[in-house]
Amino acid sequence: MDFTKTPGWLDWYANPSKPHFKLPPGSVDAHCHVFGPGGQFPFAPERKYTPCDASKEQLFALRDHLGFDRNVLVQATCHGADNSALLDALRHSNGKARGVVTVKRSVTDQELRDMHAAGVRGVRFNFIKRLVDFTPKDELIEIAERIAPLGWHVVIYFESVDLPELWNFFTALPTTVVVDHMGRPDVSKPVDGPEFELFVNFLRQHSNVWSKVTCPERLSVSGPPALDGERNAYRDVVPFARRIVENFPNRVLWGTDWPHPNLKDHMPDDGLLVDFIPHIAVTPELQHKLLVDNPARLYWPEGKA
Ligand code: 0GY
Repeated sequence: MDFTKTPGWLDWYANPSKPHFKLPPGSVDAHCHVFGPGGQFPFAPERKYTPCDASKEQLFALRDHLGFDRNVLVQATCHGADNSALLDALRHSNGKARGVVTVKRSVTDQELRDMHAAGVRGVRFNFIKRLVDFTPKDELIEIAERIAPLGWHVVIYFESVDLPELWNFFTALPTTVVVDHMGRPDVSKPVDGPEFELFVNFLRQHSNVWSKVTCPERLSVSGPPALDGERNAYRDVVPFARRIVENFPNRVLWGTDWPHPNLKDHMPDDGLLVDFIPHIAVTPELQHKLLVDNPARLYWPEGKA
């Protein structure tokens, strides 16, 4: 099947630089996606955007180029609840990838067991209105209760302004809960202002909540972008990510977000994005927790593949 990319949508960066920051051995890129290829794994009819292709081979090549050991693949909304492309990538990863899927309440127990065998360890609930249609909360709770016995967790993606309304739902979830991209703070507001304080309190009060300190390229307002050799990119995001890393060092994850869906302003050089890490995790100890220990505990608790 042929697909036409959404107008204005930027392709992933073709020849990323080699990072100056040397990732510790065993580092995990804990948030990335595969898109199609559309000809093999068609995009979902209900999708809100049509991406360029980004295959498992291209993802694994990027992993090796940047110096990561393993990947966590997150189901992207352009594939809806058809996880075939993600599962195919997991099955071809030699145990070097785990996954987070999107399912509907119609998923069978056998399908969940098969996904677990392939390496799935979580489901994603997406509340970003530009990305998905509304799913009733009772359906999500039912799914959470079914995946909990498998030892899976729930990944949630929402905008910071929606946290007050979603708070009771999130805090009722029976699993570990991982927040995508720090709950998308408005980084033009103060890092100690009420909006981000609420997010910090969310983590402080709930020890089952983790955060990905990801996507500075999405959150940054004043840049500079990770392009043209810039090693101090996205300075305005640094205080937000640093605060989370330093206060919750055992509950943070980092990922590239390759192939960076929905970027229309600029596409980051993933090598320079890796060079963002030592600005938000400033000691070797914090870096090791963020990149190695935490993702290993959540996704490979049984030990190395
Ligand atoms: C991300 C961010 C985005 C998209 C998706 O599943 C998706 O389509 O997650 C976004 O547009 O903010 O995490 O990749």
